[in-house]
Amino acid sequence: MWKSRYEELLEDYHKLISRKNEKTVFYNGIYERYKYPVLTREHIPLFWRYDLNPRTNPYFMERLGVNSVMNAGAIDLNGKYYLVARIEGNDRKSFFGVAESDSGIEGFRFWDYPVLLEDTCPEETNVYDMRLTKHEDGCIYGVFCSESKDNSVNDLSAAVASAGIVRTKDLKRWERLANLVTLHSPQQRNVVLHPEFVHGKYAFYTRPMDGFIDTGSGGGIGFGLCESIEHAVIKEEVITSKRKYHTITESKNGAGAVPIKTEKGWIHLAHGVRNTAAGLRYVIYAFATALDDPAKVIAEPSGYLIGPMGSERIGDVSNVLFTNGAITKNNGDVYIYYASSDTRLHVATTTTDKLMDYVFHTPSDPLRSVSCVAQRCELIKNNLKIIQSLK
Ligand code: M1P
Repeated sequence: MWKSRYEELLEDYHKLISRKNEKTVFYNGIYERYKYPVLTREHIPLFWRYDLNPRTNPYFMERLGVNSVMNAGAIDLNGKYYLVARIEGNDRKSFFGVAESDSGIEGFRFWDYPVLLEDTCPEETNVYDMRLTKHEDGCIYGVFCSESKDNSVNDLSAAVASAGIVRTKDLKRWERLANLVTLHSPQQRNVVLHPEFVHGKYAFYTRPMDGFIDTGSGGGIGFGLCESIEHAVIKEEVITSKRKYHTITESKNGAGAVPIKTEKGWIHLAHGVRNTAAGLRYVIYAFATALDDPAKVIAEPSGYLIGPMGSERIGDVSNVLFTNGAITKNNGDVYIYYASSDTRLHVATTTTDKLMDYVFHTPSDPLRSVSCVAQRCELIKNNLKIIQSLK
């Protein structure tokens, strides 16, 4: 019975890994959605979860369960697609695992071991949400949230978030560098390293926050420069994409994937958060910044690019879509990896041409209902003329 149960589970696992993914009928002209998530907790190898020794595990129990697989950094190397996913154990601690695929839309398989980070921060309790940057200095950097208990207050759940930094060439050997220091922001999450030097310095997108959950006075996605990557210190942060009243970013926003370089500007995929009676709602939005000034927003379409749909709405933290990784191929194909409801990971595909058209030609948010109706009426008026002329 032990052996047959193992073989059954193994067969299910192999079926899952070899399952073909397919585009859904969803259409908006901007990106395609897919039927199956690319990573779920079922993608975790059995030997990460079960003790495969019948003597010590006579009932074939899952000993170290995995709760969810989500927010992944993404990179392509030597023609393969790699995700460094956030894996959350049943114990609530997150860690990173590298999953590899030939196509980017299916067949992601975890390497034998999760990423073992150097234990350089004794106070660090949890790590999550790595962004992977292929930097022009020749290295790959992973920037992630490093979370520790906040002992300065008498509150068991109080925490401090900062940005941890690791460096690698092959996703196998990881060198841990000092955590990012931002002199004017007590907490940091959703930090992304820009792929190029700016004025000869390393450049980071940051997210100034007053507290662990609330961004408080933090005005939006920040940007700052540092002299050194080994001991990165940002003395000054400016705000790029601002939070705005009664928009998808009212409660908070944060940088997502590493910005995509196009001929018209850097295209950013970020998340915006608003509050609702049912709790926070996270969506993915896009904006562009200037090639010669990656902090300067030059286009920001109205509303969201990808919002939770169907079963994506339900999970551990429902009504959440979150991205921290995208892969852009030399031919312009773009793979956006996004997690739904802090539970599983999906892909949406598009191209740099479509993203440019979307970002630069979608109207911006006029911020008031009356102006939004006027904007829509203009579209309707023009379209009705076209429809009339076709008759
Ligand atoms: O639970 C939703 C997301 O919450 C956090 O994002 P933010 O810092 O913008 O609130 C992150 O912890 C992220 O991992 C999580 O998906």
